Amino acid sequence: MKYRRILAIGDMHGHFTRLLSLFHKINFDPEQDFLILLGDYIDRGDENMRCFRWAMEMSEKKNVIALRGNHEQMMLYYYLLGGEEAGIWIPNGGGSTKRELEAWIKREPDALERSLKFIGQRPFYHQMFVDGKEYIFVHAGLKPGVSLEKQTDESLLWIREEFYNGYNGTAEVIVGHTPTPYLFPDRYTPIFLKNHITIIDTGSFLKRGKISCVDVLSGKFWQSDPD
Ligand SMILES: [Mn+2]
Repeated sequence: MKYRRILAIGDMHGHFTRLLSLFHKINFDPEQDFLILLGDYIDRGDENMRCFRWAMEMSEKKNVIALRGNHEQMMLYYYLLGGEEAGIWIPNGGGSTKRELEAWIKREPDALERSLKFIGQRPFYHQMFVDGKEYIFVHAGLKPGVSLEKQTDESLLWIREEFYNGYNGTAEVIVGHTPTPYLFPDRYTPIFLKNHITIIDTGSFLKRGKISCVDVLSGKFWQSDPD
């Protein structure tokens, strides 16, 4: 299958209006395009479950892959594990997501079960080969020197500088996870590093932040409108 575009959308973090403004611009066509959502649908916004449920719906469509982000993982642990592992979700922005989820559960009692099942089914990465070139889509990144199959969930969902500074593989790796203005002041556009890393979390939850989508075949990108 030859795709017209291979699109990746970065962290949205509950900013549904921004997400829709971006999604309208890209004109995604499941018959011609392939789309990967890089995770972190929830937390830090005010329409967290709308983004989450949008990702749920999208994941059912042809040629769409919705990956797992560290925020979905924190939510899953909160409900499944309890104890210390569970404790990090609320301080990381889970409070508003939890309130929205509880409101949904009141209307539809199986909402929690459906949500956790959805998260549990999210892949940690997606690998594609196009014209002999390898692309790896993952929320955070890869631990340098470790094969794709041997990466831990911890690395795939949480790694930052060690990956940006140490990766020297031949695959193009497309990630979200670290907002671009945290790496370069006032930068709200995707970063294309020399060592085959594309970072497309452009700080959706920040005042001047955006949600971004990159076509990895052409390097073209689209961004959400300001509020
Ligand atoms: Mn994130």
